[in-house]
Amino acid sequence: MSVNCGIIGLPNVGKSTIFNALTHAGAAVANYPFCTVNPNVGVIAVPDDRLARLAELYEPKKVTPTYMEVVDIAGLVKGAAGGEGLGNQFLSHIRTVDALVHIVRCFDDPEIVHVNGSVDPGRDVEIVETELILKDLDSVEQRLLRADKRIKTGDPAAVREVDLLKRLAGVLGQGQPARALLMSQEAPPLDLQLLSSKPVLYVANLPEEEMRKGNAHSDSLLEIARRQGLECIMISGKIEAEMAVLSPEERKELLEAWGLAESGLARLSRAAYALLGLITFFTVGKDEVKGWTIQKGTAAVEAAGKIHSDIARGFICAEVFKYEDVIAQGHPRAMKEKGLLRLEGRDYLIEDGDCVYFRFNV
Ligand SMILES: Nc1nc2c(ncn2[C@@H]2O[C@H](COP(=O)(O)OP(=O)(O)O)[C@@H](O)[C@H]2O)c(=O)[nH]1
Ligand SMILES: [Mg+2]
Repeated sequence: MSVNCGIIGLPNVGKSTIFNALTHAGAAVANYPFCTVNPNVGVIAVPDDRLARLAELYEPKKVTPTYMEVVDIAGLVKGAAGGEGLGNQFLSHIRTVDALVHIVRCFDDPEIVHVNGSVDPGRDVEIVETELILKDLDSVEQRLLRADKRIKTGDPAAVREVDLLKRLAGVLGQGQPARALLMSQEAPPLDLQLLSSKPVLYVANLPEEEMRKGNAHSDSLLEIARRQGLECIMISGKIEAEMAVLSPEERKELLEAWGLAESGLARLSRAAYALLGLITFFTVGKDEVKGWTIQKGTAAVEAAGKIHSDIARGFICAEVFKYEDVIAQGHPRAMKEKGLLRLEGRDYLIEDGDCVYFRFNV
């Protein structure tokens, strides 16, 4: 499974800078709104120290990380829902992503134009959210018209649909995102793909020297995130951009020089995994050590199917041990000898950090 995150935010907040740093994909970085006309898609390896540790133990021919897709979506301006800027094109790109990474400018720099004249995270977040909400309101109202017609033909499902749509319209009409209502629904939500129902991760783009402690702008962003029960991480686009062109050793030195434990990418991908309820399991051996992304709560047989449908079809059992155990023991052989290797059936729920070998027969 490939996770897909869309980077959103006002123009000139550092979206392409951070996207570039994350992907080296060469999206244009320029002091010009709408520079990113087409969404740029980058595929990035999800940083996971555990892979390197496992590779030390197994000395495999190949180490394969798990990947995440990142889309740099062109800047959104006030009125986008009504077609301003790149309006509708922009909004339709958001529709296809699993999660939104909302980058908010927390750096003052007179050289870099701010579309609204000043740095103000509260207002900036609200402009972006409002456009998503307005677009959703539009979708919900159109859907309501169609569902109303179906009620007249006596379709019982349409009654429930109209009820939910009306409640959604109420929430959106008050300027609230659809997220809150849909998350509390017991019934599976209608396939509306509402923009304001996507999980959001806020990113404060800070000046290098304020990256660790934050500043007044990031404080207000943190408060906004807290009120909505959402996560906010602090990043310096500039540091990330500098790091992107360095060797792994130099990168480590630079991080240490800034007093940072790990890169923004590592923190961002971890936060995105948590947001989407994703975990990583490993397949290990002399040929390959590989990370796999699954939804938390995935059964062994389904996880096997991610590797190959034959493995799921002929599933016998899963041999499972914990990453921590094999690292602590320092040798894969110890897993069996010390009883740390368990045999699990098809319904076993895979846990983050499980090292799994699937036995199958087709
Ligand atoms: N001072 C400063 N400038 C930045 C930072 N991040 C990005 N920029 C600059 O802001 C301008 C717009 O950045 P860009 O990433 O293209 O913004 P986007 O429109 O959100 O994609 C570029 O000139 C960047 O070099 C930052 O953290 N500090
Ligand atoms: Mg851009």
